[in-house]
Amino acid sequence: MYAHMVKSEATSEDPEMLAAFQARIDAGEKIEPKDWMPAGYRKTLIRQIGQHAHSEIVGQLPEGNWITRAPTLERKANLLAKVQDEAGHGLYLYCAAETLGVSRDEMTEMLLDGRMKYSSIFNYPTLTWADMGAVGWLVDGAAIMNQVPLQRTSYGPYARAMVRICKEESFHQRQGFHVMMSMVKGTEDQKRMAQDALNRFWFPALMMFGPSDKDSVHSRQSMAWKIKMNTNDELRQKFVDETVPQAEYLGLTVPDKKLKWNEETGHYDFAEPDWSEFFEVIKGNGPCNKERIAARQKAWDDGAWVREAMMAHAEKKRARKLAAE
Ligand code: BYC
Repeated sequence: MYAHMVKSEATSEDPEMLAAFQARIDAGEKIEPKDWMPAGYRKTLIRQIGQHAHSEIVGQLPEGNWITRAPTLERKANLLAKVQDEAGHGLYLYCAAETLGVSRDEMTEMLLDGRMKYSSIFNYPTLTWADMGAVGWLVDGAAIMNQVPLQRTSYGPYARAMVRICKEESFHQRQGFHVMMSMVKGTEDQKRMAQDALNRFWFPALMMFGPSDKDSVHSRQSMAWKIKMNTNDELRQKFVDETVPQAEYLGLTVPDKKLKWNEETGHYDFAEPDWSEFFEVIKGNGPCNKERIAARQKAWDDGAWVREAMMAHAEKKRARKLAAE
């Protein structure tokens, strides 16, 4: 269905329509599902929103692993609520993508056969309870940095989905920071676990913003269309500037020997992540890629009977309605 829409739209892209579309974007208007849009705009949105939705769903896996092992009932309830929120975020985002003419089933199939991606960060394992702190603090912290500007993105359904998502992400970030606070105030072993979690998640969190601007293939066009509001490097810098003082407050050390406050620029200088590792992870060769996709495949297969039953029910309802008319 999606390929068909892209093809049919490509034939109608005359320069005047493209210019009028760009003028609407430049004037800050929201584009709505029934509005005309260039095929490339639709395609980029499906890629980005779909990837974002998949990230929310796959992102439940590393944390779900710790629900049964949370140290107190309160921590368990908080983590359970957070993981449920991520499921909700995935659903809003799949719905936003569906308004562009792609179904959730199609997107899931594209995730499972490798045509669609999900965030690199969820291919790293969560080894200790402190990782629940580091994920909330750093991963949700990075997600907020990227998603707050997306509330102003040009595509209406995406921008509106972001408003609620951002509110919930800020609760997630705070609960993660609270876990870290408790650990650093605990025993020497707990403090060591908190430092170890920061050591392992720091650079993968920086990679969440995407490759450096010089290697970002989509940024220029996506920013012209206001599908992205900032470049990858701009957001990464903002994240470092805001997160380093939080690490200092926790009494933890950011694992970067090059990290230094730069008086002249008013920003921190920091080391680039290992980009060869990033590209390997997004190619499917990270520590947990196979496990994550296998879990999604199993959920998809296990749910087949539910999808079939719902379709059969809808068909019966439709037939009954027809017979009554
Ligand atoms: N991971 O041209 P570029 C969350 C790919 S989840 C994997 O800069 P773009 C949460 C990129 O797709 C947070 N792949 O791309 C959930 C492209 O490859 P393709 C998820 C990445 O799109 C649960 C290639 O690299 N947030 O919040 O302009 C628990 C070149 O990159 C990544 C979103 O998805 C990556 N990190 O910019 C807790 C936000 N980075 O597609 C938390 C919405 C890049 O051409 N997305 N690639 O094969 C975006 O803002 C943008 O898509 C990105 C990348 C900044 C991520």
